[in-house]
Amino acid sequence: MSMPLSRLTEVSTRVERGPVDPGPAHRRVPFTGKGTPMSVVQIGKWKALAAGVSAVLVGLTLPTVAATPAAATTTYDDTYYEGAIGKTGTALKNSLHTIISDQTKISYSAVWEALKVTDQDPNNSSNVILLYSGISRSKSLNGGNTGNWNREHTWAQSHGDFGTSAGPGTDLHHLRPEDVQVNSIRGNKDFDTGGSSFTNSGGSLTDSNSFEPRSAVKGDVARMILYMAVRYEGGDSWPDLEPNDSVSNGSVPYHGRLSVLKRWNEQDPPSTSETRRNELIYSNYQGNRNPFIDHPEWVESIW
Ligand SMILES: [Ca+2]
Ligand SMILES: [Ca+2]
Repeated sequence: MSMPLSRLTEVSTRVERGPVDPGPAHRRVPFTGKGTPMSVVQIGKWKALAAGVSAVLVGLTLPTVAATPAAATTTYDDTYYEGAIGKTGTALKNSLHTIISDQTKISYSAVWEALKVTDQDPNNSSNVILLYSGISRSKSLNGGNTGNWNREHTWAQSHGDFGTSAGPGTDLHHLRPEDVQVNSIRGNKDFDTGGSSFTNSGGSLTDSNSFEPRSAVKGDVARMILYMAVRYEGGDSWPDLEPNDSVSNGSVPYHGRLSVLKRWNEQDPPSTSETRRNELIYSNYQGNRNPFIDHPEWVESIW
């Protein structure tokens, strides 16, 4: 699924200007943004639908009975998520695992160019936004030196030791651009609240055994970790990744802390940029989605 960078950039720019693609839900071809332009009436309908979904999602952030099926609906419920709709708990997790495991895997070297598209600064198409720092930095400054950005594995690579061959180590749903030093400071720490600021922290904090992302991406981090837990169940030669409540997981295939990640999922619901990112990974690179960005209430249903 390789495309010339120029075309990807063009695609990305178009996605950013327009509403979320309203086209066929089960798309397996690159989203070009082409086709019949939406009429004013159609755009109005789309906005009304989006507002309705947001309102439902906001309602669902209140503490409720954990096993209540989702009331929220998305464009993909009748197609991509058809097999999962109406399920809860383990049955939901199993169904989502089957659905999202149907994907294209990309190489670690291809991740560089992909991140320049998925994490492009909405206000400057020459830059990417760094996950924890919130800094806008030139796309061309990717690399391993001071002042560069590199490929952060939000699910720390050592938690399961999955390396960087095509698989969990190259899965765009949890790979993000980050400042080289900040990436090193985060290291393989579990996520939890507390700690102190550091250079280029952007509001993120760290202490001896954990890392707290800045508020704007707390939910993003939670949904990335929980995507990994559902996607990787141990049946495909990769470790079975699972969340737990520890902050000393080291190299075991677990990631903490689940109780904190659940709270962050509620505090920081999916934003436009997070939704756009999910759409680009689905349409242009991997052909699979992060279900928790589409249905954040599924976190409570499963955990
Ligand atoms: Ca966010
Ligand atoms: Ca798992």
